[in-house]
Amino acid sequence: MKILITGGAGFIGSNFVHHVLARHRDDEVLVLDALTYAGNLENLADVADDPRYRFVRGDIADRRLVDELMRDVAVVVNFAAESHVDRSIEDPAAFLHTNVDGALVLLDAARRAGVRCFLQVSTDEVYGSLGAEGHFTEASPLAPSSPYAASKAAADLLALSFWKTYGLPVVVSRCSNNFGPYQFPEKVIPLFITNALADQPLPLYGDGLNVRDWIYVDDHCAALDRIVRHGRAGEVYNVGAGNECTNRALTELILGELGRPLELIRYVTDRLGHDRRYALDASKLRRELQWEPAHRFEDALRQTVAWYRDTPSWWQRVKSGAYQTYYERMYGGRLQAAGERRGHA
Ligand code: NAD
Ligand code: TDX
Repeated sequence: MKILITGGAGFIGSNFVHHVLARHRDDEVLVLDALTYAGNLENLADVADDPRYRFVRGDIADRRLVDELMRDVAVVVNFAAESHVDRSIEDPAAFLHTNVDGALVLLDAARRAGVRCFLQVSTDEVYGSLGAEGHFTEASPLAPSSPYAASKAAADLLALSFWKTYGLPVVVSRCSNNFGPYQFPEKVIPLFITNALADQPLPLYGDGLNVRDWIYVDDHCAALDRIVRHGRAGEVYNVGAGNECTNRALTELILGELGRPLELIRYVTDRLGHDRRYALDASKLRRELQWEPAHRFEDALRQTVAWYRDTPSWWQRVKSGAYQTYYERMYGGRLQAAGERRGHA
């Protein structure tokens, strides 16, 4: 079958393209990606010559292009998004364009083309923040904190409305924090690994005790693959592997793995509206689709640290240029303030 994978040049999308091509001989993959700062064709270089793969550069909000590409497509997997919370706090507008308007254009075109499955790839951030106890289930209320999370929640609701109103077979997946190869080094794990490798400070927000529930990207891709083939239309599936960790403990694991000193940590001004804790109940996915994560958190983190250590050309190119300007704007003042506080301690 032919699968349209939007955002396929990004972190999870490119891992998913590899996953599908490696496991399903008869599938064809059509990638639509705008190649924003986060999209990188290097992530797909090793499948470029596969006759089952085709890449088109374009915006998911481009109605004419999307209509044209939707012909013969059986399944749409929508990864395309502005995905970084800190950027959404600075400039929410781009998030509405891609995450909401773009999703609507895709849904509309998919409805007219009569696709078999439309998978909207979403996030646990739509549920907001937890206190010390409990887990989000698919029935938890939506209470997004950041403009990013609000835009993803809007897209989830739009997608589900297309099932209820038009009978478009939509499924929504909500996953916890991913990590693994090809993740843009603005996200905490690759940022901290690459900073530590360069003996640069690691800016830990607030008290460092916010909790995230981590999943290795391959396990997420395997879950999405099952959802596309066996998920029930109109349903939401949480995807999580049950690996809760404070940011401080995570940072210590990374520094330990690289043999770098804890003194590289800088406690900097907190993120605005910073969600305290995420934890997902993924028992519906386990029960209905017999999915289980295949990777242990500590092993997968070790592999990921090794990938960044052994692939410096990838992240050094990614971290140069426009990203430098972003980094200076986001962290320059905060790191200076943290340094001054340390000086006075
Ligand atoms: P990413 O930022 O690495 O990749 C996003 C991709 O989308 C990029 O290749 C970019 O070029 C492309 N894109 C952006 N705007 C576009 C547009 N208008 N038209 C076409 N392409 C466009 O993101 P990621 O971390 O791989 O996340 C992928 C999806 O998974 C997102 O929808 C995100 O919300 C969701 N998600 C991510 C995580 C995580 O931990 N990273 C967890 C749960 C859900
Ligand atoms: O410099 C940093 N310092 C820091 O302490 C950064 C970038 C992050 N953090 C903290 C904030 C979070 O508590 O680390 C935690 C993880 O931060 P991010 O990597 O930015 O991820 P998060 O905000 O949790 O969102 C991620 O998971 C859900 C993805 O970016 C989203 O796309 C996904 O939906």
